[in-house]
Amino acid sequence: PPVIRRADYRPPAWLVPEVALDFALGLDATTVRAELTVRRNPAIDRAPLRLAGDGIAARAVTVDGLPSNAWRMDGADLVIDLPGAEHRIGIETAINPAANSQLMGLYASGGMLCTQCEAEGFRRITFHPDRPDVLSVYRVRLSGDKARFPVLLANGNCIATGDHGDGTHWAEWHDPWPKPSYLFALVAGDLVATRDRFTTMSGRAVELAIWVRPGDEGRTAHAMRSLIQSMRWDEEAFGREYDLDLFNIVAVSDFNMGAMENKGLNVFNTRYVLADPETATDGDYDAVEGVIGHEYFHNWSGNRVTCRDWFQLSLKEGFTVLRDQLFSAAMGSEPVKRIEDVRVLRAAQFPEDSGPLAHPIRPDSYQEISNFYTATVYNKGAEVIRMMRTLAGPERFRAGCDLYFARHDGEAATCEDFIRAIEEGAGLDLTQFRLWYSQAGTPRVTARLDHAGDTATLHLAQQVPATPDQPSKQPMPIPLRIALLDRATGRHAGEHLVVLDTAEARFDFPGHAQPPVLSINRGFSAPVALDAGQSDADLVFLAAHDDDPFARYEALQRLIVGHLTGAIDGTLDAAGRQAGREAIGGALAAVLDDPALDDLMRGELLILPAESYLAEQVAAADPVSIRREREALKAWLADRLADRFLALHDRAILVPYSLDAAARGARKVKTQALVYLAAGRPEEAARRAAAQYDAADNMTDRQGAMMVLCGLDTPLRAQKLADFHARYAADALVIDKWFSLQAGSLHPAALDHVRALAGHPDMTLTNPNRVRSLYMAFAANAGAFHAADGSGYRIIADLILALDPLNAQTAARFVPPLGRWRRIDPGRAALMRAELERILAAPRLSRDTYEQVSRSLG
Ligand code: BAL
Ligand code: ZN
Repeated sequence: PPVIRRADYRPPAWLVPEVALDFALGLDATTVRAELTVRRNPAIDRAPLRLAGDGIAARAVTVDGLPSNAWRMDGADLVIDLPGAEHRIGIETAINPAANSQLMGLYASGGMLCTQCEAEGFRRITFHPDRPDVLSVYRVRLSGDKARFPVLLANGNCIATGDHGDGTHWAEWHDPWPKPSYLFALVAGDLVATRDRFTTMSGRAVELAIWVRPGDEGRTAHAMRSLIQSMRWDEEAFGREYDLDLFNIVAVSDFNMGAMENKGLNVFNTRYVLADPETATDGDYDAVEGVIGHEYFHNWSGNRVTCRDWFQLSLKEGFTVLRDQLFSAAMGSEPVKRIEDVRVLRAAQFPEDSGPLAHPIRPDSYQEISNFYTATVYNKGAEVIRMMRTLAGPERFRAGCDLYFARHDGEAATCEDFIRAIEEGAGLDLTQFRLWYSQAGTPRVTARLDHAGDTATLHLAQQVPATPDQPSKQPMPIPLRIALLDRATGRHAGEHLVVLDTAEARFDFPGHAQPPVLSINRGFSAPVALDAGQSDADLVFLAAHDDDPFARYEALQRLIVGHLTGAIDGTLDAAGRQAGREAIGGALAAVLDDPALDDLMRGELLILPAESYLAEQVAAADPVSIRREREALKAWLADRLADRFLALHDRAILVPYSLDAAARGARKVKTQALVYLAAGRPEEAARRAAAQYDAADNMTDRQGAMMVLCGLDTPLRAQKLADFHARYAADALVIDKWFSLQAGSLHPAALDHVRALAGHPDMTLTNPNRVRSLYMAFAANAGAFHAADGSGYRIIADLILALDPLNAQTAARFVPPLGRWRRIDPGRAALMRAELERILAAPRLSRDTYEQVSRSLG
């Protein structure tokens, strides 16, 4: 497949100011009549009109209303030589949505029709430049069977409806805001709406509707509440007002992504809309709130200002992730949200940055852009913009954002445009900071504090590791929030922001008669891997006293990571092991006992570093020893702190269900207590988990209990799994959980369970949620996936090969777990490579999978 390069960008030769689409809708036959008003871009030399297509054929073409033969196909593109500067091009295409298993373009899902066009799905509907810098005003006419498609939706405002009198009806939609084709959407089906209203800051009334399948309307209240909160928050925090009379959200069961920000018609995976206490966990509630916010915020960061080309994806995604993170922090607990964001970054993005698929947040080349909807573009992209905010301060950052929106409204912009607006609006010099956009890899920072006289001196050094295609790197500006804590009082005289922008630097802090304790990268102010060389005693001190909640969490994590990596790589002797366990046990006891901590934060602090994060800390990871050491520590802690965990569970089960922070916190620590007890007191844990399962009046408790039981060898496991399945058989999202819980479990036979589940009647390759529920959970379950005989790798490779022809985008998402072979012990690495090679040898591999596999082997 050809390689597309950022450096090759050229402006479009033809603009398309208007698009009129007429759809005659049918599940297995839809006819599309498109009329494009095309205008030659005066800045470009004479060039024919080139319209992209993908798997479609033109039935007829007209130019200025007259049938034309002056067109030809060049590969999948339709090319027309046009004499003048402006023409009207008519094209008729026919598509079969029911046969569209790729879920890109127009497809059928459970009897309804819907679209997904980002990034390049529009060309599967009709011929079009289909690039984000071509913006058009759309007028869309939908007609179809009244019984099958009672609801007909598209972008913008509905301007007319009618009945043909023959069992079919129609609706016409007009979107006044010019948009790129990737934001086009239509939905047709039997749907019911939950409705509300929002009045914007300038007094405009907006009708809100969330469309779901009949029967699901009782589960939309949280999504609607989240939407209204998003609209209000974006006005208050960013001065952004909604700009249409209508905002529609539709929930769809078969969806490749989480959701899609189509103008005025967001299409969502049901998973991020439907929530009620019986079927959705607290985590699901948070995810709904976050994704509803994310898609809504795109209306400005993505839609009003869009991307010039797909290399600029982080312009909208990184910025919008930051906006949704700030929103969720404002709606709930800011410190807990920050810890969760960092945990996601470390679990998903750090491994990407240290592996064969590493790429800068603004990539330089791609074969298939779908492969670049990554944790790097999204989550590291958000961290990079967050650093700008840290450097500028929130007010000046806001001024930079205001300038960005004002300057580029209605445009297709670049990351460079964003940086320049922040520079000018916030008064920053980001010259060197631009390296964060061009260099891949997680910087490694070492910090040492020494002390002489009354001065503490911080020595910092940075190193940005080599990544594919980028063997040598330059130092980047790394903003580190630090504080120096007095050892006697645990207090500090104020926080400092130091910026490390050279390979090495030193910073003096006078006024410290005694050596202070260093608190560094507070709030995770920079997305770096830090080695601060601190003693266990200092980390215990920080875990107990640091007034920055993230730093407190981080001290505990570092204490545990240091201990476990020593145990995993065999550098810890018996005495060191015992001393480390005692230190961790003491710190966790303090967390369990601290009356000043709320349970949400307590629950966060109790979560041990993930296996994937531990694997990043050791050179050639043996996943089995990582699992063994982590579980051994858990068991030791469960034993040492058993009374505390039992008391915590006893206390938490008395708190009645509600969505307030105290009750949510109680549910979090309740299951955390069971997780520890399962490692050290499995029988007690099984008994309590079964009781928690039976008593549960909400999915958080039920799922938590089920998770613990899934990892244990107890007859209660099968009993409760059967109950869970029978209870929720009709609810696809809950059955997804049923698959995930088993595939992700600590049970020694988890791999056998996955093999059996692959043949379960509820398993299907046509629903991405279901595929991910089993196989993503499995690929993330190091103990099972990394079975020494390579059978786990074979399961994932077989899946990729079976899924690739059906849904290439989803198939390619399963390549990265196999691509981590360089960081695994040599025996397993060879088995992983062999599976990648087997995939690569398969005939007719999609561009998506080919690119990911070949990069992973390279
Ligand atoms: N734009 C694709 C889905 C999302 O990031 O919102
Ligand atoms: Zn997004």
